[in-house]
Amino acid sequence: MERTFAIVKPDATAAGFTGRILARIEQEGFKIVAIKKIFMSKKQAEGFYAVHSARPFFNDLTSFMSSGPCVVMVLEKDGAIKEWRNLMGATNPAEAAEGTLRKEFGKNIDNNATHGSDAPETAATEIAYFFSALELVG
Ligand code: FUP
Repeated sequence: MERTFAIVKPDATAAGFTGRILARIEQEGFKIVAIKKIFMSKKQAEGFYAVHSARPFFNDLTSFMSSGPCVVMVLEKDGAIKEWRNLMGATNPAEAAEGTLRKEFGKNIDNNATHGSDAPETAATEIAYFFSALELVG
């Protein structure tokens, strides 16, 4: 069974969307293997998004991700990585399909409600950034 890493971002926790997003996750057949609420420092957000460090939006992105609490999760399902990205929808909520989380809960490309790993290697790295093996309770 595949695992992916997911975040309910600060815009969505601040707007009170956490419960509705978690409900969709379970309705769509994902198992929540691990979950916690965290408040990243700027440095921690920069570490998480290090792959984007050369991008023009890096400073805004890491400021946003350290602007309030997030809910971080490990999700399990057959094809979890692709399935979770499908449920999130396009990066820009304006381009996200009906029924996706970013369409329903995202405001714009900076404040797009959720994050998901894009490949098995990034899922492994991202899970390990936030969770120890003992926290993956299945
Ligand atoms: P995604 O994998 O869909 O989260 O998208 P990316 O990895 O391409 O981008 C990571 C995050 O950077 C997005 F969630 C939002 C932010 N971003 C911007 O703020 N501006 C952009 O032009 C692209 C991405």
